[in-house]
Amino acid sequence: RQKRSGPELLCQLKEMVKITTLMPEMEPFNKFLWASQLPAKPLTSALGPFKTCAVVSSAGSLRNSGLGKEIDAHDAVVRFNAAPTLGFEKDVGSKTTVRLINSQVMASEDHHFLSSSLYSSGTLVAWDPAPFSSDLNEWYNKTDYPIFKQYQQYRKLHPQQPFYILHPSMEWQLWKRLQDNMAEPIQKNPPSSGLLGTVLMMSLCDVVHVYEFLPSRRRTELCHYYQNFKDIACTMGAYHPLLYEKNLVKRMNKGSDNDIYNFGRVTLPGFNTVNC
Ligand code: NCC
Repeated sequence: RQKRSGPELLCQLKEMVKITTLMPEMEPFNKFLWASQLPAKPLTSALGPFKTCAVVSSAGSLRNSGLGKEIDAHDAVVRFNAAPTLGFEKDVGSKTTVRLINSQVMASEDHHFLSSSLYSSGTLVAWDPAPFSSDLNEWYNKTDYPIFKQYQQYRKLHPQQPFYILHPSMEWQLWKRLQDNMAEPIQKNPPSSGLLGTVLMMSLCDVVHVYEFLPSRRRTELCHYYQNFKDIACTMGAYHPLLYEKNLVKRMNKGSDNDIYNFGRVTLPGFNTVNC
């Protein structure tokens, strides 16, 4: 079969990956008192639209990039998990519009999710590796980490901060696009937060710049810009189908290879600007 072109891939994503967030009236949540803590409106109607958006991967190659000013010049900036800005402003900027977190960050002791100020700016969006069915009942009884327990606690402590939970259909719709566009079978694990955040921003923004998802000349074994831990699997993937994710993003990139090499910068069009 012929490889799909960039524009074809963009149209597939636009049409087949829907950004849905949990809302109080959805089953089985409508049975629980705490469902009133879920936002009444979907994320896509409460946030944006934005002209320009930056997606800041947590890659070690952001260290000494000097990209901070460029990143902050975007109308909205998305960051991931425990990635800090404090002390790293020169390289990653300081604006945080959205922080996308996985359920492991919410639940594991060492991240102090409920008390750390790291999570208190911008809009929080959480996700959990759900069963492939994406059935809400099945997921509710079998989350990877206790996302709902932590959500309720956090909302009690920070009732004013917007906090959404992604519907698990998004992760598997996106996974299917990956598998459908690769010649070999890929592991049945959801895409990384990086790709989820990229597609999320493509539905909120006219133009999306993704930083150091495709590594620049600063490419390094360093896992994160904010830690000295080295593991090439952070860049190449182990649990997440990260190499396939990067292949797909490379095919959709509208920017130049030089932009990748020098700035680790990929340019993707927002879904509202692509005609299918
Ligand atoms: O490492 P993580 O991701 O938080 O990174 C966020 C996103 O940046 C991109 N990335 C990161 C490092 C790197 N060298 N290259 C990259 O391209 C990826 O797109 C990545 O998604 C996650 O996706 O949620 C992940 O979370 C961590 C971990 O749970 C959190 O950092 C909290 O500690 C996972 N690590 C482990 O489970 C050990 C990681 O697999 C995926």
